[in-house]
Amino acid sequence: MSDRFMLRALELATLGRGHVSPNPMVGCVITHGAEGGERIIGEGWHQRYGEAHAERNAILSVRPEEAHLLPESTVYVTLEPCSHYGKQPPCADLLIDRCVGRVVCCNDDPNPLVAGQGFQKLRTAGIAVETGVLREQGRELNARFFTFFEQQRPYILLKWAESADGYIAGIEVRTVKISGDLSHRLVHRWRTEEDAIMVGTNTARLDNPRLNVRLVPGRNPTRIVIDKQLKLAGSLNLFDNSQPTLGYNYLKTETLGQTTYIQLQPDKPFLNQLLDDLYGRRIQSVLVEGGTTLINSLLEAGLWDEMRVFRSPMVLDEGVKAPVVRGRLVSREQVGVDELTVYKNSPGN
Ligand code: AOF
Ligand code: ZN
Repeated sequence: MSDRFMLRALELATLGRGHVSPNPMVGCVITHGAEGGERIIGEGWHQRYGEAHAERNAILSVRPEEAHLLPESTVYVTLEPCSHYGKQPPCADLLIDRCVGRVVCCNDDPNPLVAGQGFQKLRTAGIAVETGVLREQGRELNARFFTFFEQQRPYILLKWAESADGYIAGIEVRTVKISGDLSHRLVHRWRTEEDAIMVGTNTARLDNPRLNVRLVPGRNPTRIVIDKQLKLAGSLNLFDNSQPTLGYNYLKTETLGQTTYIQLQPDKPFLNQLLDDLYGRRIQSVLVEGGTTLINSLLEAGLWDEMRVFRSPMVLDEGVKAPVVRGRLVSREQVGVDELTVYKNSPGN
């Protein structure tokens, strides 16, 4: 079987990036005709959280004069059609109702509300199902969604900028801007793509970041700060009430305006408790923007999935040493004056 239509479905799915979380990105292509002579009669993707799923949009796109072709159609959908009533009715029911011929998928839905029951419904209705087509691409596309359900924690991205000689910050002038304007803009786009951004205590205090999206259009993530002893000043930008902030600490649980303080237990690992709490809040991904203490603790605990490192041409001579990169190199590209390298955490790293 040619992968052409599934590749198209995967491409359509990406159009939902930044708009569908905590739902997965899903694309769907409906074809008619025998293998070799297949022709696309419908296409759709999940466009926005809470709105129609990919399969429904694809069915709706079929021209009325071609609707009679559905019993001889193949539905290529990147994820198992859902079987439950959520914000949307079950896609499996819709496909059964429209009598589609065959369903081909990349992945089973790890959401326990679905988890095989979508396929079960289709098979019971006599619809042939094939899964595992372009499985790796499907998992890669929704790495956040799969990590969330399989590991019961958010997908963790570590991001930093380092000087040509490997420093993440200066000593005298700490907040020296290491990466260039284009990199800065790219980071703002990344912020729109993740559910949350996290920083450690020193970064919150010394850099006073706003951690919102300003340079590109898109949604603001939830802000997360670690402040174990509640030493951070309320006047910091993170506590400006412009968007939600979660403050993890050992002292209190309380909500003040847009800031929610969450108390963790001192006798258990802090980061594990924090990630468990984020899981409970259905936060599927966290972009960690520093500093080195937090990044190194996550690295040591093996609690990371992806690392994005900007290396600027600037030489600092002295400063705070950047974390040591590790993992599997997946890409290297030039972003303005900086070089961006991306690593992923493969088993064993
Ligand atoms: C599909 N097709 O395009 C998507 C699916 O609250 P709801 O109704 O939007 O359901 C969300 C869940 O449905 C989500 O967690 C995931 O399991 C599945 N997403 N399923 O058949 C789609 N986006
Ligand atoms: Zn669905």
